[in-house]
Parts: sequence; structure tokens; C-alpha cells
Amino acid sequence: MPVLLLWLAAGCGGAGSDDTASYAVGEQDVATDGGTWTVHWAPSPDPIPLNEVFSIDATVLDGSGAPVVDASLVANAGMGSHGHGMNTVPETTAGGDGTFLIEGMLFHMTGAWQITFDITQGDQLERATAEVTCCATP
Ligand SMILES: [Cu+2]
Repeated sequence: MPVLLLWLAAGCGGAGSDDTASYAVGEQDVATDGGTWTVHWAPSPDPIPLNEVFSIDATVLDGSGAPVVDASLVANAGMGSHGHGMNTVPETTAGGDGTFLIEGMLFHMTGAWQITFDITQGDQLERATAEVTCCATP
């Protein structure tokens, strides 16, 4: 039955649909605003649950697609249209190989959220922003 449900969501899921599958984020690549790096990321669990803590696996890549091992990353999120952020402060753990584990994210409202990844390498700082629509209702 899960296969059938996914197929139905893919065929019929549109604006306003509350099918769980229509909120799946998948793996995304988001370029930083200066164009230097790409953040490859995915949430866990996916789809992101409303009002429940989730985490993000992210990898910072350079222009050739190689991991950037000496950059730092700070993640945050907010609803630009509402002018507020999250009520939690996420913590980021660097893997030392270009990967980062971001824990303690929580979306407390449905609607459009922006996840920001601030990447710093030396004295260079650039931001990647991902747009996410929250969330599947239980
Ligand atoms: Cu809001």
C-alpha cells in the first residue's frame, strides 16, 4: 500500500494537498549567495514533521564538487513572511570532512520556511538559503 499512496501523491499532489509525500524534501543542492560553494543537504526525518525536532545532514562542496574540509557552518531557519525564527537553537557538529550534522531544528508552524546555511572559510562568509514548505500534519 505505501507504493500506491506514493503514486497517488505524485499524480494528484498539488497546492493545498496534505499528503505526507508531497512534503518530502529529498536531497537538495543550494548555492551560496556568492557562488563559491554548494550546500548539499537533506532533512531527517523526511518529510519534516510539524512541531517535532529534526536534523539535517549537510555537505559543503566547492566549485568542482569536492568537499570543503576547513569551512565552518552555522544553520538557522525562520519564516520570512511572518518575521520570526525558530524557538530552538540548533547545534552543528562538523565531521571534519566537509560534512555537518545539524541537530535541534524544529518547525512550530505550517507554511513557508527558509533554512539558512552560513558558511565561513577564513575571512570569507557566504549564505545558502533553502525554501521548505512545512509540514505534513500527523
Ligand atoms: Cu510563522
